[in-house]
Amino acid sequence: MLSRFRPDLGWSDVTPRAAFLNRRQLLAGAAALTVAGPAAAKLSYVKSDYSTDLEPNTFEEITRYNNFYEFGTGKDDPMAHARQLTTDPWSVKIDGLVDRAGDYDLADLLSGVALEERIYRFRCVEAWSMVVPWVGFQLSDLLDRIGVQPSAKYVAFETLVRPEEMPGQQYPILDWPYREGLRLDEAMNPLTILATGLYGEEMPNQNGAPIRLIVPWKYGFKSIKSIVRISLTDTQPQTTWNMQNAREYGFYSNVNPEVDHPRWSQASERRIGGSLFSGREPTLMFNGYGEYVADLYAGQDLTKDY
Ligand SMILES: Nc1nc2c(c(=O)[nH]1)N[C@H]1C(S)=C(S)[C@@H](COP(=O)(O)O)O[C@H]1N2
Ligand SMILES: [Mo]
Repeated sequence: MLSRFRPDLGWSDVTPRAAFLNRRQLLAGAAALTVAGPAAAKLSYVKSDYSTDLEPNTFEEITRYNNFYEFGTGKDDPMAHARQLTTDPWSVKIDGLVDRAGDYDLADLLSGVALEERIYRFRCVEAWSMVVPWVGFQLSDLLDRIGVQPSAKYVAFETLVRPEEMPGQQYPILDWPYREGLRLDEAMNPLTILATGLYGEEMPNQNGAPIRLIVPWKYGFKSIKSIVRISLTDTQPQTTWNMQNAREYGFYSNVNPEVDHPRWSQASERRIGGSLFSGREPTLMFNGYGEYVADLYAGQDLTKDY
């Protein structure tokens, strides 16, 4: 069996034959993929109206300049060390205030899911940015399927803890596991996706394989990588960077050019890959996604709820 635990997933339709295939083969069969090579299976997906028209960063830029502290704090540490991470098999625990809690094999979670390309602006709190063609599906699809209970108000996420394969976790750089969270309405917003790939291929390890969150109107650290647990809660979850330094990193962390980081300005950003002579660009409120998300924060003071 692919999964040791097989909760009654309404949409899950894994055939007996699939049980003999690994996830890559399963994806190749189920989604009519063509296999490009041993490392990267091509994903099949549809385009999305939520994508930006901006020119995406190159695959090299997106996969060689990363933040993934489980592999070290340098921008090139993930590229150097993440290849050793085992991402198949992969299980995601779903628990808390849901109707269908359980430990789900990733192939089961993805079975029947139609993937979309979402070309999004991506803005790190460190004031650099990229444009990335993610492939994924709306978190709301998954939440609908697992049955969110009426008392749930937040969604909490955790990254894998496996110090043998994640050398950064051999040191107390952060309080592992890396944790993130969203308010339920933020999680249900159509812009919020779980991404399983980029540039039409399975997610490179250094970008958070095999499944990560993408919340394009928030600073990049909210977009937690290599997720192994999704919990529905009625209280605001603890989040890694807020635990690390609450004055500098709030729970909301919406991109906001008017609220500076205590140690640097957030008014502008440097686009990775831009020429030496191209200047900084102005940072946009909600990273340019205000038409979709500003309503979520009506009546909130975003200088207090930073
Ligand atoms: N588990 C985990 N997720 C993480 C991080 C991390 O260190 N560990 N870094 C965050 C930060 S600060 C950013 S900017 C983005 C970087 O994503 P990218 O490397 O795909 O550009 O991942 C976020 N998700
Ligand atoms: Mo970041």
